[in-house]
Amino acid sequence: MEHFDNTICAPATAPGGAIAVIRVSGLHAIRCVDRIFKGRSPLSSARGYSMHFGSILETDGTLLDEVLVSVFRAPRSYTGENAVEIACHGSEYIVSRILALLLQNGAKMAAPGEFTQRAFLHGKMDLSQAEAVADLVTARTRAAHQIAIKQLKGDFSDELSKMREELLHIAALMELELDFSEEDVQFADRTQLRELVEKVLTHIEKLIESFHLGNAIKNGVPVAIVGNTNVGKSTLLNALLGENRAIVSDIAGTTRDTIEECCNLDGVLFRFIDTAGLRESTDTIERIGIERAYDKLSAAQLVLALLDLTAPPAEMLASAEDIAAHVSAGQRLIYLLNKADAVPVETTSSAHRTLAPLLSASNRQCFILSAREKVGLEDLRQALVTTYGTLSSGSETTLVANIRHVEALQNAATSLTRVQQSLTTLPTDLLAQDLRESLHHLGTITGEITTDQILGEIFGRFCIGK
Ligand SMILES: Nc1nc2c(ncn2[C@@H]2O[C@H](COP(=O)(O)OP(=O)(O)OP(=O)(O)O)[C@@H](O)[C@H]2O)c(=O)[nH]1
Ligand SMILES: [Mg+2]
Repeated sequence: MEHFDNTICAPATAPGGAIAVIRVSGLHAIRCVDRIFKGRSPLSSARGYSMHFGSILETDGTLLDEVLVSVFRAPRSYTGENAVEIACHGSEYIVSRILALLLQNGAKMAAPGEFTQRAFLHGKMDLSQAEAVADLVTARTRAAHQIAIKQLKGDFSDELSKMREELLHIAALMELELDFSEEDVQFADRTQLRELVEKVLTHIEKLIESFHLGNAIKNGVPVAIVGNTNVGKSTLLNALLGENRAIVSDIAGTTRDTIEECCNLDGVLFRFIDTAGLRESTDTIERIGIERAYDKLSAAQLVLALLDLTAPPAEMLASAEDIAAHVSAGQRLIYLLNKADAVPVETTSSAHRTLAPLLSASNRQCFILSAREKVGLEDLRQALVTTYGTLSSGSETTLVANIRHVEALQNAATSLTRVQQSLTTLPTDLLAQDLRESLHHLGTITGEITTDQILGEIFGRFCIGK
């Protein structure tokens, strides 16, 4: 049997469904399927975007399954090649038999991500859009889905291509100077150049900055629950999750290690981290737990600082100050005055007043709570969802959620910073060189500049059939 080196096949659906889809793509995809498919007329005469009912026959001519086959003709398909999608019954046996028949009839198994890689190579999408396909498939929440879909639509690519255009404009001005270098003229007004470089640099830095949030939304916004022992941290974790995940007891120092659990709140994935209570301790194990609690505190996007209303006010304030001292400017801090059910209203108001000086920063808030009685939880949930939900869906801001992209942006920023710092001191040819470098790094994101190794790394992480 003649082999079509360029024609690949793979299941596109996960096992377990009522219907399974097998994808075939390549120059001879239609011919290959024709050899195992029997419909009213051969697929070779079928138009693109057409669907055909028929049978898949075993080698001995017996019926394997009745199927629906969609035909796509190059370049109007996902990959840009001739392609066929066979929708059969979702039995693992049928799927494996159809694949075996396709292989016998000249196709070969697709490597992970090969369909999308072909789409990229045929100019159907750029590299960052191809990566968005993988993110879209694995998106667990509305927020993660929105980042991926924006990237797939090309919003990020457009932003990058605008920046590249601006840099090319600067580079062109510099190249012009190089052409006339003997005459010692400056076509590129240095002030204008500086302004342009600064503008692009600010944009790149904003994108780099967005990675913290983009990455958090993709993998779950890390929320550290911290506070003294017995303030109700584990009770709060359980209440937020709606299950008894952590042990709760009135013994101070119940939680010793960190406990992490993800939870989808209204379309945003949060990763709640319950920690060991903060106190002076001589117990070695407990001290390790407390160290971990501080580590989680500094690594979190958001810190929920629990304060116990039944504790003496001075103790509460000391704890609030200690936590604030460990929080950095970029983190959000929410104080939760817990056990409000166990104290008179005046105690709560007075505690609120005591905390006021700590609440002056814009990214700090305070809520009154009874974790045990589940009072005030809804306000807290709302506060979490509003911040992260609107940030991810805001149409203006692009969130970078891919480590490869952020690294390329960082490299571009380094080259551009060199240009910015030496505009008046370095000769034009060296400045032009740095500019070209920054253009190169930006080009790697969308794949204008790429290597087989980069492609291998990116598509190797895809699932088979995508
Ligand atoms: N009255 C009242 N008691 C609460 C509330 N939240 C927690 N508690 C009680 O406080 C005690 C300690 O609760 P935990 O959730 O174990 O506290 P923790 O902060 O995790 O404590 P450690 O793990 O020891 O640091 C338990 O007896 C809880 O029932 C509340 O809102 N009101
Ligand atoms: Mg606990």
